[in-house]
Amino acid sequence: MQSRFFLLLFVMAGLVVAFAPFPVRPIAPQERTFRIEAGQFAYSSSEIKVNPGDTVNIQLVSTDVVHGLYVDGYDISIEADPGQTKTLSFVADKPGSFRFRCNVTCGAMHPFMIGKLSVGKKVWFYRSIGLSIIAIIGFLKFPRRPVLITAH
Ligand SMILES: [Cu+2]
Repeated sequence: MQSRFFLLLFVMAGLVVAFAPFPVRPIAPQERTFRIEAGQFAYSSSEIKVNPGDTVNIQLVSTDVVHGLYVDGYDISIEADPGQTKTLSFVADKPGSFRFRCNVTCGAMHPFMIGKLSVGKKVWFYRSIGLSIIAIIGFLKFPRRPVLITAH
């Protein structure tokens, strides 16, 4: 009886960790501005992290030839002429990881001009830590079960 209660508690805890809405307290959307310099053949910042709902302004500065910036998944892009700055503004309403890439053929290594836009926290990272802790507790708890049964 007692072990059954613990098993139920254990399963419930696992379900809560795996499926509870996260984060519990929503983060207020912010406006974030990033300045990215584009030159052959890289972006000065290749990783942008925002929270879902944030308004994102990407100021693209071209330091040599014409470069572009296209965001996968959001299907939006801008082009900046040499020495100029262009701003791409959008609301990060789709969570996940998206590539951004140069969409103007700017030279031999052009296909390698890529970066990453992350929208949202690494929820599954924290959830998997939680599940591991519960699994360890379960492992420590349940080997005692046969002892409890024989004690009756
Ligand atoms: Cu390019």
